[in-house]
Amino acid sequence: MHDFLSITPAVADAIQRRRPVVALESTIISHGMPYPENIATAQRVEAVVSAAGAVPATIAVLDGRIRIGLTAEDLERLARGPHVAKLSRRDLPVALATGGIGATTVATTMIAARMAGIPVFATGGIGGVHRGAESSFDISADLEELARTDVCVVCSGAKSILDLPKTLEYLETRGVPVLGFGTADFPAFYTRTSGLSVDHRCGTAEEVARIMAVKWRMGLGGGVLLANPVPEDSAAAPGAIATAIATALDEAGRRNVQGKDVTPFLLARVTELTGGDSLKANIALICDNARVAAAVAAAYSQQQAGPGLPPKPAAPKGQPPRPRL
Ligand code: PSU
Ligand code: MN
Repeated sequence: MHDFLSITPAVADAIQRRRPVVALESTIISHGMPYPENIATAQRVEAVVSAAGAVPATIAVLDGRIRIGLTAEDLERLARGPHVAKLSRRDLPVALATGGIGATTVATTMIAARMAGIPVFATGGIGGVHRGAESSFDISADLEELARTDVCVVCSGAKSILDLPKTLEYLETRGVPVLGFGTADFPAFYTRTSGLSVDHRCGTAEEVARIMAVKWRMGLGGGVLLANPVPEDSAAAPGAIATAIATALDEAGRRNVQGKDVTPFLLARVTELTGGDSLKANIALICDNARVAAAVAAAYSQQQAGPGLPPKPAAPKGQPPRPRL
């Protein structure tokens, strides 16, 4: 497996010592934001992870290898393009066999992180069930990856370019815990709530780490989705976002945009239509997710180094003891 991976010494050393590492994706750089904001954000996100005491590991495919940890030149190649492919699960073997440059989506970043032994990954928004999926069948491979690959993905929910209720239904069917970080609401990327609920509200990074550890020790493979809402002062105005999304969806339909081009098209149009406002939210939320992911990675490392799972938190006072099963 490692025949296909190149891990930088700093990341490899941290993985080996079980120090906290945060995986980061590259499609957000190449297909999720315009240049030069994309390169500035990629650098800032890495700095946030480092400042929080973890090692950043941005992942991409370069020259026929999965690279875990990138140089400044690599980031520049991804951010500037041209000819950066967007690689989801089905594209990975083709890209590795034929060479070239490709950015990893949530799905392929999870695959690579798992191969390298990195259990925590920070991104902006995940792919999901598209609106109209009942006729288009357009469901992101990110959801299947969350069902099968043991990585905790920290995100700010998903954009309402998607059908959010169906996305949550799909995650439920495939057994993926959806946790809210300090919230009971599933966030809608630019805004702090979608009006939909998460499965469980987590108050601390330790609690998230404990859920990851229990899930995987039980042999229940697959991911954990941690949804962290955009910081309050950076959230975008819901009305403007909704209008831009409606316009972008309409244009995508009229231009017959299909397959893997749908998400990048919608992301680019929403950014153009809303101007700096949405980009500001986008940058702020990914930085905050990186900070939360570093805390979860630290808590998980500490737990793995300890004697076992930490004791369950005591039941709140005044409540009757839980019945024994
Ligand atoms: N949604 C966002 N920003 C993104 C993406 C999705 O708000 O950058 C990117 C991620 O890389 C995600 C991918 O994994 O798009 C999903 O693409 P698709 O819907 O084609 O599976
Ligand atoms: Mn799709």
